[in-house]
Amino acid sequence: MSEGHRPFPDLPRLTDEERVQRSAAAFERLRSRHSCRAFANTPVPRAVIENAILAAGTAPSGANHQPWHFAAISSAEKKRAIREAAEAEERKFYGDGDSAAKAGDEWLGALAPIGTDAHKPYLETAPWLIACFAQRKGGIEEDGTTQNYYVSESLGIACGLLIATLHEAGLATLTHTPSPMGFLRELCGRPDWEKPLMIVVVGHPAVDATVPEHALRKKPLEKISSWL
Ligand code: IYR
Repeated sequence: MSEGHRPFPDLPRLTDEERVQRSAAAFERLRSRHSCRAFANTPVPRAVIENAILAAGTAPSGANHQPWHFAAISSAEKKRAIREAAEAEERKFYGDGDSAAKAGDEWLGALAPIGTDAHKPYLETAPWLIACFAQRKGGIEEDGTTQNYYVSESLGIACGLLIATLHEAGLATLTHTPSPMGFLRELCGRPDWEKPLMIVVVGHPAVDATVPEHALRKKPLEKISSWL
């Protein structure tokens, strides 16, 4: 064994049949995940959010620098400030009475079946917002200068694990990406070498929450894969 290495940890000893069953069961659980845009104000224990962030932190990352920071926000004042700043950006994106939309007609057309607009009340209603920051620099010691690698890829995988863990915990999420999102850095007190990538909104769905039909159309295996 090369120096500084350890044996690969044991994986569960399964039969191929069990592997097929378990992968099918994992898919079944994940396919019921949908973005939620109406949340109840029911509280969610902090321990659930901690576990989801720990799970996110297991993601593979460039040179294992773990170039991410998750700001978990539950304070009513912070959530209100984030909602106000996000809605101000969204009004520019969607356009309001005074100014034309920053988003072009094609983009607005693509969003029409989802039915989104500049109102983001869930940013205050949901018990938790997790602001996800990509660390452009810092290395494993977070020194602010060491180069990081594959930062967006690493954070993207980490956010996938975060969302999957929250879904496993029986909670609804929304990946929210107001653009630009620079206001988040200031509101969360993060350094300027960090770039906010998304807000993951977490909570229980409101009783009248809906899923747009459009979101139920998933591409079939034949379309999303090729076998060579
Ligand atoms: N950030 C905006 C717009 C938006 C963009 C895409 I692409 C979406 O899939 C959904 C929304 C908003 O949150 O409304």
